[in-house]
Amino acid sequence: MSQHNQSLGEFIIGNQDSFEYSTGELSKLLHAIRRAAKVVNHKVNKAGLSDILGAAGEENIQGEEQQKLDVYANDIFIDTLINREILCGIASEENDDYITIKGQKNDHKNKYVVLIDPLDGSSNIDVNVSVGTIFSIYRRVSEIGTPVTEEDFLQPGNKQVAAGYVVYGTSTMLVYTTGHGVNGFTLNPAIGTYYLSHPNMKFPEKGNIYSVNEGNYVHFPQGVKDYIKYCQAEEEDRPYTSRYIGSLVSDIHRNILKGGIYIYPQSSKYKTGKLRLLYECNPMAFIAEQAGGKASDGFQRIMDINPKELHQRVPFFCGNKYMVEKAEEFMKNAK
Ligand code: P6P
Repeated sequence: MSQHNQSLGEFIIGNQDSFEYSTGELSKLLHAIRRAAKVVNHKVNKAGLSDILGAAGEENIQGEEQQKLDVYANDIFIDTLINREILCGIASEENDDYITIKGQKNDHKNKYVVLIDPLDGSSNIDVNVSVGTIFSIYRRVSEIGTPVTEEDFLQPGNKQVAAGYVVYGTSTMLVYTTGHGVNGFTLNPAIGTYYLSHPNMKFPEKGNIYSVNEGNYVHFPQGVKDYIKYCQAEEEDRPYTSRYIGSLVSDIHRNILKGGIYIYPQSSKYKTGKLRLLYECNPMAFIAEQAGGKASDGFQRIMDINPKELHQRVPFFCGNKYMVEKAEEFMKNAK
């Protein structure tokens, strides 16, 4: 069978030995995620038809109005992950605190934690623009046999054992890494199977896309303003093209395939940035680095930041290595 026709299940089994921990454990985790993604995908594609559009009437910890699909996706991923006897805890953008999972024998013997943004870009749901799921997986650091602790979740991104995203777009793709490159799988909805469609994803050598919400320009730090003007200048390989969907997963997925940089900087509205370190920036940074790119907060590597709290926000610069480094140069010079 050619590599490109490999199903996700076959790929995971074929690459288990590259996962340094127990062979079956990663498979169980990724099986749970891909199953949940299929269920969410079905709902996302039907959102316009059933009474699932619009706000669920509640707010999440971010103070964002929860869309019904947000709540639905959160429930599906949490229920699916809990039932796989592999996790001792889950943290989600939609939940104020982390969830402790005792395990079937109530012995807290499970070894992994997952942090998830179940439906990122949800403000796009009602206008039929692509949304995504982002997940980050760690080995617990607390003693096996004891309840999961906050320190199990507050690990730097460089300790992730796997990370990935699902993009619910013109097709549904699951993209993940275990530290041995990035591979993309496209769902064939007719049979409910994901097939390897984008093996060994890498940023192209050159990138000419910059993705930032320029509506916030006046609130940006000077270094970001200077970098945006650099992108727009008619010099060398510029001006770049501006592309911003307002859905992190879609913007970064496109930039990996086409070459580009995504920036969500600090601003007067978001003093430390808008994106969350643990379940948005770290997993996307792991993917970006494994695809030959770079991810920083404008000054330091995202995956080296020591988290202080579950829903911590950070400025986020992510894309082709040389593009991120150019933006960092402007940030440094503007200090
Ligand atoms: P803004 C979605 O809410 C999100 O977290 C990312 O998916 C997206 O890139 C960003 O926020 C959009 O934020 O302020 O530009 O609408």
